[in-house]
Amino acid sequence: FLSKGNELGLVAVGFSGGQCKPGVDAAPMALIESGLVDQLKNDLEYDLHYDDQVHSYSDLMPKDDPEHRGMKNARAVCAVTKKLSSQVYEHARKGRFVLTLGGDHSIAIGTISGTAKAIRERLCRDMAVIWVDAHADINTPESSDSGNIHGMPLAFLTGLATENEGSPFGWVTEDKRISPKKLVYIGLRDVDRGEKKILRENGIKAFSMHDIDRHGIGKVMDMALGWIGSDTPIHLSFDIDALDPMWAPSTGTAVRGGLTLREGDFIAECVHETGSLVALDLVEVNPSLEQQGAAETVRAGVSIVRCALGDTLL
Ligand code: 4U7
Ligand code: MN
Ligand code: MN
Ligand code: MN
Repeated sequence: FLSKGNELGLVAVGFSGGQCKPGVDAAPMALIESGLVDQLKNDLEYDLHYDDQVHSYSDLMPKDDPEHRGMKNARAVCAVTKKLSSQVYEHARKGRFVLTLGGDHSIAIGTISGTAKAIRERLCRDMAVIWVDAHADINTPESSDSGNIHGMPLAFLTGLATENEGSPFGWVTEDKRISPKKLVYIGLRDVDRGEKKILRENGIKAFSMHDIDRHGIGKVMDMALGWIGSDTPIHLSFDIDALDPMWAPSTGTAVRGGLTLREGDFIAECVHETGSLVALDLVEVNPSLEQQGAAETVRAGVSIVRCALGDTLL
């Protein structure tokens, strides 16, 4: 009922302005060069619509980008996510599955706002988001200690942080947001104090590494998908740092004690099996941070994408 045929919109967003480490901008090319696009076309038989707009993003960069409510690069992040939102919206509106390769996680402000609006218009439905991450990424500008916007996308997307028209994120209006009740986390293990308060006060569903240890990933997926309910369109936003650094060392904010590669793939497989997946983001792969680990991290990313797009073991 969701996507028509095997149409896939691919958006490459080599953007790093949501955090301070260079290199995450090189991830889309690294993923594509390691065979991702060929595999999607040839093995999984997708009909690809590829937006190669990497250049137009750099044209969008403001010269002057002073701190705004403590946020770093707010105008740059605004410019990129606003443009990305309309690209993703155009794909989703046509019934295409949307795959976005980041970039840091601030780009989710663009991707999720785009799909949420398109799904509302096309299917008259509120979309759910599964956020697979070591971090909760729901700091408001005021609760954030770092000022890095990749730790804030969900605050803007749920409306817990808002801005007036004319301010950088004033364009993220209600028609582009999701309900905090339709957000589910998997893999959390490094959540800031202010974020814990936000999760508690808004009744946001979260499965931490503790829950995965206790119940196993199979039961956790049943519970996560049960919370969302069947026949609800799902946007999966996958931060590679959800995986343990043993499998994905080349990422900007690595935290030990994470998912195995198989657990990550399993999450992606389960979400694919629902038949309700409308979009996937793969973010925070930074090939420049580790010598040895870079290729391994890219390979892990490719594997997650393949699983989410319907690659099966047998
Ligand atoms: B990522 C952090 F303080 N919470 O806000 C912050 F721990 O997209 C980290 O998940 C954010 O990689 C990590 O800066 C953002 C920090
Ligand atoms: Mn993270
Ligand atoms: Mn993240
Ligand atoms: Mn990170």
